[in-house]
Parts: sequence; structure tokens; C-alpha cells
Amino acid sequence: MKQLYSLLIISVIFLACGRKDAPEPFGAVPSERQLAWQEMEYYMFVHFNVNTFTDKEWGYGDEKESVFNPSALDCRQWAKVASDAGMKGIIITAKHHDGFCLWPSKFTEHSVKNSPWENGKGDVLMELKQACDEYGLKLGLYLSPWDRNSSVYGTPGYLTYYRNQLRELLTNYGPIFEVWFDGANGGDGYYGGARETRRIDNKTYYDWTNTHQIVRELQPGAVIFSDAGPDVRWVGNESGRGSLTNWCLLNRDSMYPGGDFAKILGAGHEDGKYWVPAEVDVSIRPGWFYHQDQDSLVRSPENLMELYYSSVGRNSNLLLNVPPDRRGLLNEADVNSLMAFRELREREFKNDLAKGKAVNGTNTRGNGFRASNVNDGNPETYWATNDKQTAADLIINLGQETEVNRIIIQEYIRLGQRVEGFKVEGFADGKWIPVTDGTTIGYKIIRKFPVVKVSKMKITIGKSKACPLISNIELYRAPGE
Ligand code: FUL
Repeated sequence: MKQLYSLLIISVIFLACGRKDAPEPFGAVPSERQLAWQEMEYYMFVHFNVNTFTDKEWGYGDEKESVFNPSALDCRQWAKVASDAGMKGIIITAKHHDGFCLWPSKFTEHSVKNSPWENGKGDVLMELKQACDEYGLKLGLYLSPWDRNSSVYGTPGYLTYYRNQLRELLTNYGPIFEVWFDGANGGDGYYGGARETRRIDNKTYYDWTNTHQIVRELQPGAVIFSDAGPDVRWVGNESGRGSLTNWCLLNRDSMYPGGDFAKILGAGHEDGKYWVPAEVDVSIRPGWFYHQDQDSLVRSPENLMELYYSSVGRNSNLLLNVPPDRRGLLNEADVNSLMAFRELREREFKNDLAKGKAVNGTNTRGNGFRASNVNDGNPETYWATNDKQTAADLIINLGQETEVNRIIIQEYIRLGQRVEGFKVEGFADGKWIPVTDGTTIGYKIIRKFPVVKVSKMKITIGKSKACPLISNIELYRAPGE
């Protein structure tokens, strides 16, 4: 009897939600690890190593281990700042192009174990892992494929070395959310004293398919980043600019890290076979590593806000580099800017004007997919139209004349990215006035527009590859014009 009762309840819920009528996925869809990554949106990049002490951006590989000697290294400070800033994780340069390792790798002498820091007993990655655990942040790792210190770089032996290091990293530091494979590859370097130029073939040398397999085997929850994915792609520039048209899709089969793809990485491929969303990596300073003479050149909170709009606001995640100084601390100049940026963001998106307001759609698939799903605060519910309907309007009734100048729109990407064109209008003085428009939406877009005083907002999905699925809409009146 009890069982029958439960069955009845389950069926009623099922029917009420109309899930039996759920739309089919369209095209490539994100994996669970990619979905978890999309939701992170904003996290910290940390460039820190011998370069911090030699004042360089690219170390040659001949730096003495003894130069690495932070006077007050405190990964808990980094993690606290990241968490206070609203970031969800930290990706650190475990090894940059100079080959120096921030952990005591078994496979090289060129690491913290031969530095004076903590008498050679220290492990920056372990300290950072513990700090991230304490502050609820996820940890990611950058392991430079190019190694200007290694005597075997350029030979097949290097691949064994590189993979040994990768295994070490992915085994000893708990769950890793992202593994970052850089595209800068080959050139001049120390190479164990050879001091010469070594070129490799980007396409074949690293045998990426099998190198990626190691990540899958040891860290199935980690996304793999590179110019060409497979899970997350570079956005094609280091200046913080996501593309307005931005497909989370890529035909990556013939692509590889370090290839000449910058031009297509912004928009991705509309007909892409794989889900490979863009990540915007950019530094809070001109350089990736700390240089004292750049203390006055730290991006202002307003500038960071612009970066936020041009990255998270354009369907990309923001990986913001904040390099620790020679003490091993995030510098006051950077911390102040980050905290003021957080306040700006909170002020900008303070009071969601769409929340609790009546929403109607010109087409709705059925009960479980009603228009009001877009402002119910639940990312798992969404408004959907009938299968054949690829254009439709949503009208949010604000109840009274209301000033608005920001909109957030999100697609329900679990079933694919669909929207190709949208526009937003506001109802004022008896007519609809244009507010903003665009092409793709994807996981999230945030749009600014001059203040309008309107009683209703209309979101028109003008063109979509399949019936549009919208999971969230928010409206704000941010301070200023
Ligand atoms: C580049 C590297 O060459 C830079 O030094 C930096 O690490 C940046 C994030 O990626 O390709």
C-alpha cells in the first residue's frame, strides 16, 4: 500500500512537471564536469615562481633554485582574498616555462626542495590545497608543456618526464577542477646547459590524446583547457575580451595547442561538433608575474567591472590572474582593487526587478515549461516552446513604471546551445522601444543599456536552432546612467 501511494505521488509530480514532454537535446551538450565548470564563472589565476624573484615574465630555465625565497608566503591569504572576492577557485602555475616546480617533484632537482624556502621542506601546492579546502575553493593546475630547464626537452624522453609530473600532480593534491595546458611551445632555453634553440612539432610532439587520458584516468572531474580544448578553449586573446557571438561549440578534431587559431576561438563554431566553452584569461596587472614597478598599474575596480561584462557577460568564464609578490602575498594594491570590484558588482546587481513578476510567453510547451520558470530562481527549471517553434516572445510585467538598465539571460545549456538571435524591448508611453539585442546567449549573457522607464519588458527569441530553452532572466537598475 505504502509503495502504491509513493508511486502515485511520483506519477502526479511527473505529470505536473510535464517532464515526459521534455525537449530532446540539440547538438553537442556539456558533460557533467563542464556543467560544474560553467557554474564557477569567476576564479583566480596565480602566476608565482622564480620569475617573481628575477623580475621576468619567461624564465630562461637557468635560474638557481636559491632565488625562490618568499619571506612570508601564506596561501591562506590568497584563498581568503579569492573567497572574499567572490571567486570559486584558484589555478596555479605548478610549473611555468622555466621548469621550476612549486612542489617537491621526484623527477627533477629544479624545484622548491632545493630552495631556502622552508629549508627545502616546503610544498606550495600542498599549502594551497589546504587553504582552498579551508575556504571552500576548487584547485586547478597549470603545468607548462614547454620546459626550458629540462635537458631532454625536445626528445621523446621529455614526454615521459612530463607525464610523470602530471601523474604526481593529479595524484597528490586531491580533486582538481581544471588542468591548464598552455600553448607556448619550444624556442631557446637553458636545456640542462645546452643553451640552444629547440623546436618541436606542436601537432605531434606531446601526443595530446594520450596525455589527456592521464587526466581522465586520475581526475575524471577535471576539465582540460588548451587553445583547442578538449573541454575548455582559450578565448583567443589575453586582454579580457569574450566574443559577443559566442558558441560553446568547436570543431576541434584538427586543432591543437599553440596552433594559429586565435581568430576563431572567440566565436567558436556555430556548427561545432563538441561542447568546448571559452575561458577568458587576463591579468590584473600588465604582466602575468609580479613586478614591483607595476604596483601602480593594477586594474581599477571599474576596469575589472568592464572585464566582467566582457567575459562572464559574454558567455565565458573569467580567469583573473593575481600574482603574489616577493613576500608570497597578494599585494595590497591588487587586494584593494578586488574588494572594491566585489562591492561594485554587488551594487550593480542588487535588486532583481524581474523576481516575482508575472511572465507570459507567446508559446509554451506545457505546464512544466511555463514562462514563469525564467524568474523562479531555480536554474533547473526553464521556459520551453513547442518543438517546431523556434521564435517566441516572453513578456515580464513589472506592474508599474520601473527604471531598468541591465539584463541577464541564461539558456538551459544542459540540452545544448540554441539561440542565434534575440532582442529586448521595454514598454513605455504606449509602445515598445528597443533596448538591446544580440546573437548568441549560451550559459549566460549580461547586457548594459541606457536607463529606460518601462512597465513591461519583452524578450524576443527571434532565431533559434531548435525550440529555445531559457532558464533565467534577471533585470536590474544599476547605479548611474
Ligand atoms: C601564456 C604564457 O606564455 C604566459 O607566460 C602566461 O602563462 C599565459 C597565461 O599563457 O601562453
